[in-house]
Parts: sequence; C-alpha cells; structure tokens
Amino acid sequence: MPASPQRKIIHIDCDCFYAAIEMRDDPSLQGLPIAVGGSPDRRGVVATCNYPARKFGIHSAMAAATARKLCPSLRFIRPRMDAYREASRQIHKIFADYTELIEPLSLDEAYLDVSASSHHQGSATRIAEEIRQRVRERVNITVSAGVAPNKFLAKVASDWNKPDGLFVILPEQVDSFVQQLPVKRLHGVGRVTEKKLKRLGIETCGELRVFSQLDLINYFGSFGDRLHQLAQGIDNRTVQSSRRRKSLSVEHTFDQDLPTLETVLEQLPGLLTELERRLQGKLPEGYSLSKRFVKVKFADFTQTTLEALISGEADQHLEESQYRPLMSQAWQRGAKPVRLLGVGVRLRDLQEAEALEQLDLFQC
Ligand code: DCP
Ligand code: MG
Repeated sequence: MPASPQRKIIHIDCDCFYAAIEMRDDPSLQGLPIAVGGSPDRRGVVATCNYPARKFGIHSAMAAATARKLCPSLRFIRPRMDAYREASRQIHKIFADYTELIEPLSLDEAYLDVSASSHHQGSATRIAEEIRQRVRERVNITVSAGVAPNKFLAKVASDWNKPDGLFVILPEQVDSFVQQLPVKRLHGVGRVTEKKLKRLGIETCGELRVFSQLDLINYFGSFGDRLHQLAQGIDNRTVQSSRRRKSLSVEHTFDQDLPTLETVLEQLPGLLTELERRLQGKLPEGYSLSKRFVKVKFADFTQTTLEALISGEADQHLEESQYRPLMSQAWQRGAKPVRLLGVGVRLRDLQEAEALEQLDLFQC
C-alpha cells in the first residue's frame, strides 16, 4: 500500500553516543579527545570518538593503533554497554510519549512517525525540539533530529546540523532540497556507485533526475529504480515499530568487487559484528530469532538469498560457523565476483508463536 505523502517523520540520532555517556559520567573528559573501544595494544577498534577527536580525522571502525598515531594524547575508554542500554531505554521512554510508531535502528538512533500525534497541534518540528530538550534534561546528552515527510529525508536532515542540531524539510521544500543534494548522501550509494554516477556526469540529485527511470535501470539494475525515486525525494517505506518488525539485516556494498569465495567469507566477521550491534538496540522483548539468512548480489546485479531455520533457544547466536555454509552455498549459485553482501535474521514474535501453538492444540 503506498504511504500517504503527508507523513511527518522524525529521525533522532544521539551525538557521539558512547563517548557522550562517558563524558557525562566523568566530566573531567570534557573537551579532551577521547575514543571508546578496544585498546591500541590489543589491536582494538574505535567504536566511536567525541568531536574533539574527530578533528584529528579519527572515526568509528578505525584501528585503535591508527587513531593513536593521529592523536597521541587520545584517551581510550572501554565500552560500558549496560550504561548505553540504560540511556537508550530512557530515551525510548520519552519517544513513547509522542507516538507508538517508533523504529529503532540501533541503541542511539530511531525513526518516529508522528503523523497522527496531537502534541503541539501536530507540529513535528515542535515535537522534535521538545524531545531534544527532554533528552538533554533527563539523560544529559545531546541528540540531533531531522524532520521530513519521509524516512530518507528525515535521516539526511538529522545529519545536516549535527551535533546538537535540528533540521526541518517541509513538504514544499523537498523539491529544492533534493535538487542540490549530493548523490553520495543517498542510502545505498557507496564509493563505487558514486564513481559510476560521476562518470555519467552526475554528482547531485538534480543531475540524476535528468535520466529516465529506464536509463537508470539499465545502468544500475533494480537499484536504478530506487535511485530514480530517491532523486525525486520519494521514499514510501513505512516506520516499522518493533511489534511489526519481522527481520533485521546488515548489508554492505564493496568499493571493489570481491573476486572469490575466500574474499567473500573474509567479510563475514565484520558483517556479523554489525548485525549483533543492531540487534542489541532492536530485539524487542517477546521476540526470538527464527531464521538466519544471507544475501549475495553479484557484480552483474543478479542476486540471491538463502536462509536456514534456527532450531531453538540454545541456538540464538550469530556464530560465524553457522553463516559460513549458508554464504558459501549462496555464492555457489552464481560463482562470480560480488558487489554486495548481506547477513540477517528473521524474528519470531513469541506471543504470535504461542497463539499458533494454542491453535494447533485446539485443532487436534
Ligand atoms: N558504533 C560502533 N561501531 C561502529 C559505529 C558505531 O560500535 N562502527 C557505536 C558507537 C556509537 C553508536 O554505535 O556511539 C552510535 O553510532 P553512530 O553512527 O550514530 O555514531 P555516534 O553516535 O557515535 O556519532 P554521531 O554524532 O556521528 O552520530
Ligand atoms: Mg549517533
């Protein structure tokens, strides 16, 4: 069902989330460059860093040793996941005062659909401001917010005035906003697609719009269709609250095609770590994992997915050993260079499962 064009979506993203919690709990760290993550002596990785550290070029997923080279005085702090989860719970409680339609993307990030909210006479901008203020007062950290008629633009908007910023794209501003938007800000446009677009003379969405839907499908396969829509500022994806969510996945498009099965399998640990991180923020109470799946998109844009049942409670892990055979089998179907890999899980609502079991009993 196509979504109504009049939706009001807010995207909230906490500023340097783990680092913000660390600075909150130890104010002597304020203003100093800090990184949260594994230590450089143990070949660790930066989970995130605060804004003073970003001035040195440090960023998430960078090797800690590289970060220390860039900024020798950088302080490394071990992550305290319990504290981050607690802050995330507090923030979600605030969201729930405005709408039931909340889709968490990770511990620090969520979409809210406030189209039906009566707060502030339905002004999504004032709701977003109030949420920002309440998080500041209750949790003592800052969050950035984007307000727009759809998810894609709300997410771009929350990043626009980061940190501690709000940016609003009204329906009548969508056209001119998207016109100047660099294509690299579009979800799914990595460095490879960006380069390919540049070769066609396309750097902004305005330039992308000159191409017909058919042209883009010819150049980019099914993603061309998506590109065509995004370039018009159209994104009909609905906000999926956890009660409705049925699966969760992580995908990555590679800068250079992966030539062999071996290079494909090398990517698994990184993808699974990211999936695990996303699950921490999202797996709602009352849900369990029902299936694992993988997706492989080959360089010629053909793609395949493969899934396997998760048998029971003892099996609720994202082990590499369980994804390897699935990924190998999926790759064999094409056995050619790969441009994108995805790993995911399907969720089972325990209440739903119980209800079905009950039904089964009654039918016996
Ligand atoms: N994170 C992680 N590993 C990554 C990326 C992020 O462990 N590769 C964790 C640490 C972040 C949190 O997830 O604090 C949220 O991720 P964001 O991408 O939103 O980054 P930040 O909130 O840290 O910074 P920003 O201010 O850019 O949102
Ligand atoms: Mg963030």
